[in-house]
Amino acid sequence: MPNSLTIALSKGRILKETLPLFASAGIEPLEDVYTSRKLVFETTQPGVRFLVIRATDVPTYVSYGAADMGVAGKDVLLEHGGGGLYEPLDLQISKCRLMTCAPVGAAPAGRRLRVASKFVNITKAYFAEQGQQVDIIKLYGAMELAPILGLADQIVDIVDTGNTLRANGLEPLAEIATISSRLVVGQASMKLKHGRIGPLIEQLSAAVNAIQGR
Ligand code: PRT
Ligand code: MG
Repeated sequence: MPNSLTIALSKGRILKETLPLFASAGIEPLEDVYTSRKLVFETTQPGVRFLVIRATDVPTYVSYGAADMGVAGKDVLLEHGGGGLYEPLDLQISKCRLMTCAPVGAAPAGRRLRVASKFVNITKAYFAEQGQQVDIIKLYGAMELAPILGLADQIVDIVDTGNTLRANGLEPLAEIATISSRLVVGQASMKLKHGRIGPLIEQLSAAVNAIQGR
């Protein structure tokens, strides 16, 4: 179906800010995505469906063409690498910063630095760019714990207010990237369904601008 569209949405904190943007474009899920156990949701537009999946899986579904388009944080997209994806629109939601962080007032390690993160590709690229050799330790969450227990000297993590860092005796050191959520479109879908996707990008863009102008 040339008019059908599968849209992969990141569940969690991004979802709450994503749904109003699609609602402005006339696309709303037919069921409550927060309480349903479903993963696929039909919407108010026939043939258009939402997948509600883990943020880190969004670029995978879209780049392989299993979904036509999606919404994911720039952090997730940088870590994925972005192959097979276009990124036509900054949705200006779920803003934060990706930073290196260390215990407040920590002395230099005096040996090769150990850095813990769930963003291993970003961390590798960042320290390589700085010309600094580091050992990277992959974690899946609660990065703030690593320096406290001496597992790592630094972490690379998302910072918004800084409250989580402060609560754990850490401070931000350097900003790696400013983050917001982006609309991504699969390269194949962009070609094959441009007539359907192009106007939707325009509608979402107008919704983003309307919110920014408020
Ligand atoms: O739970 P799961 O592993 O599936 O994914 P997740 O926990 O990464 O998902 P979720 O729902 O937390 O959403 C993550 C996405 O939201 C990220 O990929 C970012 O693009 C975006 N985002 C925006 C944030 C934050 N702000 C944020 N503050 N993601 C995480 N945080 C966390 C951060 O990890 C840290 O623990 O909040 C804490 C820092 O916040 P402050 O305000 O204390 O500095
Ligand atoms: Mg979480």
